[in-house]
Amino acid sequence: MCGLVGSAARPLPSAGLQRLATRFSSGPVPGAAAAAMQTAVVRCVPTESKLTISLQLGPSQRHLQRQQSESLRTALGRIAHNLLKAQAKAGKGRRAAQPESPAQAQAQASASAPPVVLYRGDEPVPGDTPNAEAWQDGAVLQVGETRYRVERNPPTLTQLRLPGSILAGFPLCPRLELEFGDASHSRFEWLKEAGGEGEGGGGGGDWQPVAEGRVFTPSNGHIGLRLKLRCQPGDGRRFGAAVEVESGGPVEAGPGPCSFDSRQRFSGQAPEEPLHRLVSYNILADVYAQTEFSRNTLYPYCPPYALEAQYRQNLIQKELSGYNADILCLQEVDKSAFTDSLGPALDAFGFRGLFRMKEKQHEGLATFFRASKYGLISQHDVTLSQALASDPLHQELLEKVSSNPCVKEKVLQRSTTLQVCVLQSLKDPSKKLCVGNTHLYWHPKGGNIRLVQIAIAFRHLERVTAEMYPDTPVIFCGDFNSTPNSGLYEFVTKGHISADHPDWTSNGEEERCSMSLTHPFKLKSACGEPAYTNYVGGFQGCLDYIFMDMNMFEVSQVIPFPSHEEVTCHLALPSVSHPSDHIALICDLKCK
Ligand code: 4LC
Repeated sequence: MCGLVGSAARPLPSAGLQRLATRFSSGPVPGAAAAAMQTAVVRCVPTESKLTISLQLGPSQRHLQRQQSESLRTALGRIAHNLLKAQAKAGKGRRAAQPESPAQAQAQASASAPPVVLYRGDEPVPGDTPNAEAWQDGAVLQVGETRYRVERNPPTLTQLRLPGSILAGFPLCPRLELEFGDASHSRFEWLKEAGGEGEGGGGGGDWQPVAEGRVFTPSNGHIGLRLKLRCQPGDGRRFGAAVEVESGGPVEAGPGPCSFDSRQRFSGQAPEEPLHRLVSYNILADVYAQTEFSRNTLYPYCPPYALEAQYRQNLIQKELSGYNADILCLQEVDKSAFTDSLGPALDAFGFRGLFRMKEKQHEGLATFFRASKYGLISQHDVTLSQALASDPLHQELLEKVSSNPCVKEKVLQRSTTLQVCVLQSLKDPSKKLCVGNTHLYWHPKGGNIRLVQIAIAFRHLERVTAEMYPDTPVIFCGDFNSTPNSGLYEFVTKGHISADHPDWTSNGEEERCSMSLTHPFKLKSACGEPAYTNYVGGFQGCLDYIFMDMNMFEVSQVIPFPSHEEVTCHLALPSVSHPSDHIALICDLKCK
């Protein structure tokens, strides 16, 4: 993966990111002469000691880094010096007569030394002004005959990328990073290859505009054509230099009907408050999907191309955006997916994302919420093993677990995490929600371990709600790796589990760790107990849930699951028409 990384240094274009001739449109420019004025972009942020002055000097674009505290006089001297160097270089071997003596060289240099002045209005800025203060927006730099309008900290694209796989019928969301600007105030223009003359030539073709806006869904008519995105970054007041990127390959045909198409007929609009649409979905991490074991043993029925990250991202982005959810609790989110593809895509659809990586792993939990509906009050993520080992809150539980060193060791080894955020309704700030998201230990015989994990999670949630945000309703989503007949499900939904439950010996007598547990929440599985939420060749079962506070919510709608025929039309999951081995849970909850 290459690309322009937003670093502390000045943003520069990289491979694949083509900065167009710096042309700004920041309102009417007075005078015909001014219209021809060039631009000097000054990047000056208080957290850095230097500032960068970028301008076309002679034949080349220069990026001068100067101390912010340095005097303007010195900076202007460097610009004059740079111009002389550029001219000398350009002139070398062409028209410039080689000086015959040092004195002559100096005479030539001083003869062509251009006056370099920075104007603010009609007045030159005093030479002893520090750079940070001198280079203001709208100032005019004069270098010899050339005048530059100073643009200080204009909206700038530091990253603009298109995904490697583009499918007709699937939303195409660019990854972009901006400085001094935001996507919602930027302009996006999509162009298609105009094809025409010369087969295979590829480059140098014409481009026809096809759409505007941040997200573009190519149609079947675009199959075989490459796309180009032209983006002009804005901040609501002005626009910065436009940047273009071309897709690496052409638009390809989509897979035909997907497992989520029929579901999305029930998930049209995001519901209004007091309704909240929740999604819980294990999206299958790329780090697992592309292992030898997964390709050959877990998902042998799935063609390898459909297990590729970029292909699945297309499906996941269309699936998730089409649910019009308010809150998405996702499991098995690759770090790279969160930063490079899924995060930017859901950002384009109006979501804010919170990511919690598992320790020593490359995947984790992500919670996204609709930014127009909620504000984030606080986050309370924990690694369950660390909380058990070191938080006094879990002291009693730790003592009980310590009665079986084998169980203790297993629990402490897991990197299982609990993501917790407290959200606030923007419409009615007195209304808060506590959203938990987790992915418990996966082993079929790990019921005892999962019981300890969920006990830690509930104690933690209890602290967040009872102590920090009293009377805040809880929604607890995740892949609990527990079927409806498990001890865990009983514990969650009944509030207690006894020491003689068979799951305390789920991995045999030697791993017995019997204890009775209680928790204070009144929880119900909002989507009920579907036949399965995980459907792979070797196993089908209900492992995922959206648990809701029964006292505070009622279920207003459960988005129907795909039919058994839809799930099994390619034998099992994942498939070309379904990106994960799990099925998303979707429901509308009404706050009582
Ligand atoms: C995976 C799996 C686990 C849910 N489940 C059962 N057996 C499984 C075997 C494998 C899930 C299973 O896909 N993973 C290992 O790490 C990951 C991945 C993480 O979720 C991975 C790493 C490398 C390669 C591939 C994957 C299972 C079968 N019956 C059950 C009953 C209960 C809970 C789980 C299972 C209950 N109650």
